[in-house]
Amino acid sequence: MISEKMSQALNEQVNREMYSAYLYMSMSAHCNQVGLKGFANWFMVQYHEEMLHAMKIYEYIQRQGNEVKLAAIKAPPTSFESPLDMFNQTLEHEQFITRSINDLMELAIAEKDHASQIFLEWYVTEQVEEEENDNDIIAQLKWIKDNPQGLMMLDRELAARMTTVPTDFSKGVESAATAAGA
Ligand code: OFO
Repeated sequence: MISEKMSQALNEQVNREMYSAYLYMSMSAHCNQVGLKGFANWFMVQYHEEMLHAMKIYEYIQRQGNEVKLAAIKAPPTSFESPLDMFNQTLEHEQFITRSINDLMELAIAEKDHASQIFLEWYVTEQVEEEENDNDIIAQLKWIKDNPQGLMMLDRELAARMTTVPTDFSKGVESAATAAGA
């Protein structure tokens, strides 16, 4: 079992992860609209990853015998100035998510909740990768500046990003994600 306070904090994290998915879905739609299909693909892969982040927490709350309480997801922005603007916003958002994961870990430590600490470790590691990915792309976009050829090259590179979306949840979210290599 986990405390009611931890359960509530994890439920709030489900909402943040769902918002992350919604934000990247919105960015993907925008990229498609302006013809940046590779960028659109990158953000769509990110959307699927965020959905899994949310679902893993959803499953953990239930496995601990606590209640999942879903809340409204706020609307994401729908217009963006440029690819650099989108990735700056992405990095800023991921830094916010990192802080929220750290807060959850602090709570788990304060409550001597070892199970939640072990569960959250995956998210701590994941956030390092998320911020690194965003920083790498931001660095490239800064080199590219207003060079359309450079942007098209990066668009082709981002078109290659792939993920496997789990479809068999008969043994739970964690098993489905592991089987899909996600
Ligand atoms: Fe982007 O890592 Fe979850 O939110």
